[in-house]
Amino acid sequence: MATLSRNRHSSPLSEIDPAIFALIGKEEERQRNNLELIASENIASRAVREAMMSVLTDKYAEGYPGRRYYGGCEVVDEVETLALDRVKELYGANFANVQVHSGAQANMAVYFAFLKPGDTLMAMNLAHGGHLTHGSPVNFSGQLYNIVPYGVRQDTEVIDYDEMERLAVENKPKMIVSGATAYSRQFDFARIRAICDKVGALHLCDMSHYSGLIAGGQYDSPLTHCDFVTSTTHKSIRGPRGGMILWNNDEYTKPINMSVFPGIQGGPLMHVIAAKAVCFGEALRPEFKVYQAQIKKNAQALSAAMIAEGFRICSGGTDSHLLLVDLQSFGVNGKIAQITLDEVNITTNKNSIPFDPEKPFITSGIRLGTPAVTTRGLTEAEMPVIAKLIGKALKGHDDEAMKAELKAEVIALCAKFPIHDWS
Ligand code: DSN
Repeated sequence: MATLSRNRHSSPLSEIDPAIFALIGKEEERQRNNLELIASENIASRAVREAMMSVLTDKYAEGYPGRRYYGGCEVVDEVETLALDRVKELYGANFANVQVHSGAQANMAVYFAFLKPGDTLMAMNLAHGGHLTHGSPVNFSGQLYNIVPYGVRQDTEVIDYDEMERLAVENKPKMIVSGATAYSRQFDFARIRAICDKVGALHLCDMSHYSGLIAGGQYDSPLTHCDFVTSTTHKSIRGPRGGMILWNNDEYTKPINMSVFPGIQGGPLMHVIAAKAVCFGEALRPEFKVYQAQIKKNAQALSAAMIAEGFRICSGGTDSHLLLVDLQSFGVNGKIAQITLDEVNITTNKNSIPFDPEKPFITSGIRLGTPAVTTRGLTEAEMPVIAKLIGKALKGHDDEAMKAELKAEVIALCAKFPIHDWS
């Protein structure tokens, strides 16, 4: 019996759990045959995935390198130290925490370390491109803190820094958060730092969306203008699903690390931390800069091509990896657009546009991003092709025959840029 059980322990997934094995295969096929335009998604490398599926998943390592609560941590100490050294070099930060399981928990750790319930927090309005953890009423951040949202000007759809300053002077926030999930333009981190200094606020940048571009020198870095920088590790930076926190002032080290563990988390995910180390190592290589430059070129080419197809792009363009498309003149809402594009194997997400007349579950826009298609090798040459496919699909959203033709075209395009060809 014991032998049988040991054998089963070493058996492949396909034998032990054919149902999950088949579903993973199905998802691989979906990814292979779909154009992934969700701005927050990417395709992790084989090396990142190998680290994530390693034996490191078995190890408990509560604490930090050199100060653990469990024995046998000498190897994982080296893994975490490598991840820390690499991420600090990548962003020019003095200190880092790579244990946070997600971007949401990175933000939670910083808030819990430096804010008390009821304190005033200023952050970008979710309806203008912010994030749930930037004060949404359905998130802990909106429930624990007094939220003062800032947003974009209606005429330019660019952040209104004068209004942000006026609101900060009036409300005296303890912290101002920069960063967003659906804002395509460069944040003026220096201006926000100046506003923070004027009112005595801390500056947190949640760079989750832009972290790859920043590492690749394609988007201005917030590091020297912030007290703390948080990020996910799986968006434009192309690592495993996870989070991180960076800072430069050693006075913040103890509060942040204590806030992560034992404050809000238990044992770190050492296999994910190893994969973060791999991702940071990849991002330190010269070719990563080329990749990030291509992401931005592709986003700008896609924006221009969408305008040529008759779409309006919020703020008129992009300084990053994403663009927000206003569908109002196209006669479809965001929900219908997302469903229609799914039907032709183009993956996007419906997204509110600033001052959107539609509810968040319907919306008047879609958000498009280029990190994943750039990983597949698509360049500016393919962006007009994608814009045309989107335009045709949305114009003919109830024409089943045409959608079938478009789907075949998308699958043919995907076949020219294969992924997971190593799996
Ligand atoms: N869900 C992410 C995004 O799509 O931007 C933010 O966490």
